[in-house]
Amino acid sequence: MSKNILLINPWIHDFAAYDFWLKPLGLLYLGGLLRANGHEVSYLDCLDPYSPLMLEKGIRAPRRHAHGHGRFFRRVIEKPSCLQSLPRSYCRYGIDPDVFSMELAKYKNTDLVLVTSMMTYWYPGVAEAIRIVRDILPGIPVVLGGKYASLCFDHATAFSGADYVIRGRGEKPVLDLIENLFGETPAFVPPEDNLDALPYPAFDLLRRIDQIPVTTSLGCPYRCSYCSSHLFYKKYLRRDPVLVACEIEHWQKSSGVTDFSFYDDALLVDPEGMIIPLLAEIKRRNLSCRFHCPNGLHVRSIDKDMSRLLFNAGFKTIRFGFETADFQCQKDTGGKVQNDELHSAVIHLKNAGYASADIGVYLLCGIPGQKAADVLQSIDFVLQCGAKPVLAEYSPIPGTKMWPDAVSASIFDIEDEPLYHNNSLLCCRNEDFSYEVYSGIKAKLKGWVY
Ligand code: B12
Repeated sequence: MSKNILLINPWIHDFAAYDFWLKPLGLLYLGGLLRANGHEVSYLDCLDPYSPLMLEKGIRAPRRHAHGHGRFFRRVIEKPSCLQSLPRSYCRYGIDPDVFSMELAKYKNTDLVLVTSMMTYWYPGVAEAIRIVRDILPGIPVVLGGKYASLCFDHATAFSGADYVIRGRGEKPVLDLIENLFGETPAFVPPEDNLDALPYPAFDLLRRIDQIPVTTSLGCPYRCSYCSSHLFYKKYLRRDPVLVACEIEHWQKSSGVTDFSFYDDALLVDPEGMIIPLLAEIKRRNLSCRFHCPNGLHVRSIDKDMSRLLFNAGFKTIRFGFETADFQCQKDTGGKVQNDELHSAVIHLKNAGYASADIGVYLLCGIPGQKAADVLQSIDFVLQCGAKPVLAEYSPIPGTKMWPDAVSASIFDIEDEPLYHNNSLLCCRNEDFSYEVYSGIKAKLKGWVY
């Protein structure tokens, strides 16, 4: 017998949050799979920027950009006591809790609630959503999964309020749980290593499709010391590029969407294995898309042909994971890039038609032991190359190679309190690279004209 399953994307509680092509892709993948198993799936999005109930309350709609990014609704809320030292306001991003409760009351016949989680330090929004679910839908089992659940499993078990906390990929565990709870033998269990067997994510459940995130792979062939990708996905798995093009065509034809964001950790590596055949297939099908890469791309793959390919295919938002111009640090953190590679990549990209402001280069800021001079030199190098430096404040992640260094370097108890993983806190700052120095650098960059 089919079950009624409610998917929930919880709130973000943070100092800052911007919808930079942000959607709960993993949760919606599970939605697609549950439907393929005959279940009725519904979706409630605490972050919904288009909520009519919010507008009915007279709240101004958040400003959105035509390419599928923009602001969320937000309310200033009380800052958790352990974050008091940062003199910035703290907000709940998303719809108001009373609107969430009203929406939730429509799902009294729910059999199971699935809640996702992203950043570890967003857990208060997860716990708040689960508290309200308990109140409005008493007795209904609540399952939590996603990044926070995986990276801080013990914390999530103790503090989220969920009945079940699942770490890692959710496909099989969720089907197993449904079997255990309701005696439902799954009709379709996708093979773990075959991403092509997964049904499409349930994007049609969104109130409005303003962009579609796509992932052509799970995991990463690199093992960078600050990153947790390899902890989630032991193997680097890729889809068939032709089937990725089929998915893009499907969403474009069914919803008219033109903006697509890639969530891959390594979209451009081994170009013959993915990006070249994928873009050829998109061209062959005459699809007209805008592509956005909020998650960093690998600089190493950018040559003359790749630059032209990306430009002509409609890659509008490009960000590179460069992290630092310091050779030793590049080597120590994973060796994915070197300075001359960025230099030549920018030349090729500009020759292909990109402007400096289009070429965003992420620089890791505030890693353990980092000196202000390192960040300043990295910024200078990116500017000399003719690209745009984008500061990415380091968020320490349990289980990564850099984690023990972060634990010893941090002035905060990052082991016991995930709120201290917040990138805005710059938790591994030091005397040389203080919060004030960092704020000065950030302000200077903000006023830079490219
Ligand atoms: C795409 C991405 C982004 C996008 C936004 C995506 C989004 N939806 O929020 C952008 C580029 C904006 C982004 C930004 C940042 N990100 Co990011 N991002 C990712 C990335 C690459 C992919 C996430 C994803 O959607 N994967 C694909 C889906 C299919 O997988 P999934 O979500 O894991 O879902 C599966 C399971 O988790 C599970 N599951 C999910 N939900 C549920 C629910 C239930 C009930 C169950 C049972 C299972 C389950 O099943 C799913 C299917 O198998 C991850 C790394 C990674 N490889 O996962 C980092 C990651 C989440 N980001 C990270 C970081 C550090 C950041 C930044 C702080 C970087 C910076 N310094 O600026 C910023 C912060 C943004 C902000 N403050 O707003 C860290 C997490 C840090 C933390 N402490 O939690 C990660 C893990 C990367 C890393 N460095 O290791 N990010």
